[in-house]
Amino acid sequence: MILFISDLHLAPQAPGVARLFLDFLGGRARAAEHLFILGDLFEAWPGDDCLDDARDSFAAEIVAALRLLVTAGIGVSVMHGNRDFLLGEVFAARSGARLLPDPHVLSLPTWQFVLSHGDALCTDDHEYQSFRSLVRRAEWQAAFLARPLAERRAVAVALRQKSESAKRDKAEYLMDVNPGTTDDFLRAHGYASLIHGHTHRPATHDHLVDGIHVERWVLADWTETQGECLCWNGSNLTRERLR
Ligand code: LP5
Ligand code: MN
Repeated sequence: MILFISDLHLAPQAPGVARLFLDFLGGRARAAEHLFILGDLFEAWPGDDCLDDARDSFAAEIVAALRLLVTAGIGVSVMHGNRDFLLGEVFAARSGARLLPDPHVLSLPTWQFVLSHGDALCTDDHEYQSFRSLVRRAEWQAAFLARPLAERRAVAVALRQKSESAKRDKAEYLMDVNPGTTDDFLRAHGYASLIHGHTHRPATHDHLVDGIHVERWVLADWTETQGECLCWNGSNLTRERLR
């Protein structure tokens, strides 16, 4: 069985969701072969050196719990989200998780999936897409990571506030996937079933692309009291509520 989750936005300020996730790693996830985390595991990731921050052990505790799952024989793959696109090789080495490119094609014996965080499909949000192309550049990231951790944490807090206020003024359609971009994406990936998060609009959509029926599964974000995983049992995908 394969499990998919995304958009947990883990942070020390949200202990309920961290508890749900730790319970999930120690419980439900143990029955899986593989866990795919499709972005925004963390509320904000300022760089892998936060794992050695003596004043804040939150990230290190989460990474240690992922490592225990991997040690128990469950594969873990993590994709970058727009909040944690700076997760790097130190995170991967310490957690035992594999960092996945976005998109990632998952070919299983009985089905073909394409996995993505989902933000790249929100092409109507021009402001966000230009911000995204800036911060995903390797040179920009190297320069940013060279700044002191405290400064990067402060930038992350400021950007989170800016993002929340920017979203209040954005039309709803800007914060969802663009239909044409999504059809092109599905076409380019051989009409595989798409699983993504980011939009916080959990639903299962039916697309008709070139006369072919394609499913798009949107994962739910987690809250202080409830999480969700998608479970593939070899023939069906089902949503499972986690409390
Ligand atoms: O995340 P969410 O759901 O609130 O909204 C996203 C888009 N916002 C973002 C920004 C993140 O929330 C903030 C990430 C902080 C953690 C990063 C770690 C530290 C590195 C920081 C390096 C810069 O992704 C939001 C979308 C929404 O999804 C729906 O799709 O609308 O987009 C925005 O809010 C972007 C604004 O519209 C434009 C922001 C311009 C900011 C310009 C600053 C330039 C960078 C300078 C950095 C020093
Ligand atoms: Mn996101």
